Amino acid sequence: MFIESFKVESPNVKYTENEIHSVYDYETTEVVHENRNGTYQWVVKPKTVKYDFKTDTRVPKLGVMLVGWGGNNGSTLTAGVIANKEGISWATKDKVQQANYFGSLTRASSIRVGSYNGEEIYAPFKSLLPMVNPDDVVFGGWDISDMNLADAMARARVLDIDLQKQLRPYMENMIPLPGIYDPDFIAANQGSRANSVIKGTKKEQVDHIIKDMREFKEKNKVDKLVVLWTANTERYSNVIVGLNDTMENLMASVEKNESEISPSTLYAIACVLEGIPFINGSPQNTFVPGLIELAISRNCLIGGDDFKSGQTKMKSVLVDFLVGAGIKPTSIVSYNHLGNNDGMNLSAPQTFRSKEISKSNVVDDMVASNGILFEPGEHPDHVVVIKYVPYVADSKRAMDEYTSEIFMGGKNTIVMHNTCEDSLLAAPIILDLVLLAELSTRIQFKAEGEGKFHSFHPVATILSYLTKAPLVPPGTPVVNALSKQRAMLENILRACVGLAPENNMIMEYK
Ligand code: NAI
Ligand code: DG6
Repeated sequence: MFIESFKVESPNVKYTENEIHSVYDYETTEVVHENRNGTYQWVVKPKTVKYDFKTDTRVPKLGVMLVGWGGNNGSTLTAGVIANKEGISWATKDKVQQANYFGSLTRASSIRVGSYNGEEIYAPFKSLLPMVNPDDVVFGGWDISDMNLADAMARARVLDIDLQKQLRPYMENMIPLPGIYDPDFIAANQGSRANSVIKGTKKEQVDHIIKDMREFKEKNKVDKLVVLWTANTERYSNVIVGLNDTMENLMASVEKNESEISPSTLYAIACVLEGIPFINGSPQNTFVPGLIELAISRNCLIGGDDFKSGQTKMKSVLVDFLVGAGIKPTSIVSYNHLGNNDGMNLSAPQTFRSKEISKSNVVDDMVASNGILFEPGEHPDHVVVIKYVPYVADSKRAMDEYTSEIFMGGKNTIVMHNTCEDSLLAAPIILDLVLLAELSTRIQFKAEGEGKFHSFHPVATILSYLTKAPLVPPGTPVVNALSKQRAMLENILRACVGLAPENNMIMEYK
């Protein structure tokens, strides 16, 4: 059975006018390696830590500024939100299609609440805590191409033509602000697109972005802003001692107009200085050590890297299944070809390399979790190939071959072929990222013994479900397995309303 909303009744949960307050027992285990009577032993100690969560339930008017607004993802997301808001439907060769948010965790997925008369009760994911409604979000952003969003949508060739015609009047007056362009960081084939760029030194460019964000907030009367990079994949920046390794060195390098500071890092610096959450949807190392230190020192949310939209999402499900089933994946080969501007940009070796890195480390935690299958340091062969094929446009083809060792020396090969518009996968993920980033800034907590409430660590691991290479604070484990990432996010939100983690034990019926 599906219910639309619910309220938790518990002595541990208090709803006030502006807050939900929950007192929560976090059940965990402590693992120690101890000398017991002369021999070292692993000892596991179950432990309960009391947490207090408080969530501000006042949902702000949210502005979202996309870097690369006029790209395929930016224009598709903007179009999709308008179509949903305006209740637009359009004719396809199959049927009359209604706008929807399929593919969005926050808008189209559900959670299990409990059971009622022997029936499982589910509710929308968004009913867990008050979240911004996409209808109320004001979109804007920057692009190095001055094309308006209606033309950008047409250039993207993603949405059905009947839908595009209906959306055009809403989008033709949306024009991206000029962007920071540095040809050294993206493919040379992007040069002809760059007709709207911010001039000046790096410091002047950062100041320009700050001014843009302030003006956007003021003009649109939004309470809060989130900025997300969905611009071209950049090459990796070199991390150099004295240049970008610390906060001070990074800021000094901006002042000195050092060439190795990338555009994406400049946008991120502007956001952190303004206390505006910044999310990186591409694979490059925007978050150089100096930037991470800056974000931590200012307690400003940063999240990334690289949307986890298709092939990697499947990988983080399939390899988790294989390793969890005691099957040993020994070779993973992933090809894709696509023909959109992202594909063209990735045809340069240095930008491809960023993507290759981000797509390659996505099974490490699953492999490391099973010492029966894998020796320490052993990994499956893992190859990633991307080719640019203009004809297929945004319709990306992803082909994967997984070879595994099974019982008694047997070999098992699974082959998968996925065809799909890349931007239709990415757009709902972008929406989730900004909505969850905003929500997470309204949650505060303290563990027992901690005097004061505080927010989550500024490096937002809570967003990992949505990213290929989750950015984590130094010393924090990286989790790539999709089901674990989803459980982490859902269970934290459940804790905020005093609900136990979903443990699937269903003892009521045993
Ligand atoms: P796109 O090439 O259509 O759009 C990127 C836009 O960014 C372009 O309009 C370009 O003019 C603009 N741009 C480039 N540098 C800029 C700068 N410095 N400042 C402002 N604007 C700038 O690419 P698409 O398909 O929208 O993808 C965007 C990014 O998302 C890419 O880096 C891609 O690798 C990443 N991504 C996409 C996924 C998907 O499923 N579509 C999944 C994972 C990541
Ligand atoms: C080429 O792979 C294009 C990329 O931008 C991908 O579409 C994107 O990284 C999605 O990757 P994945 O592995 O999540 O499908």
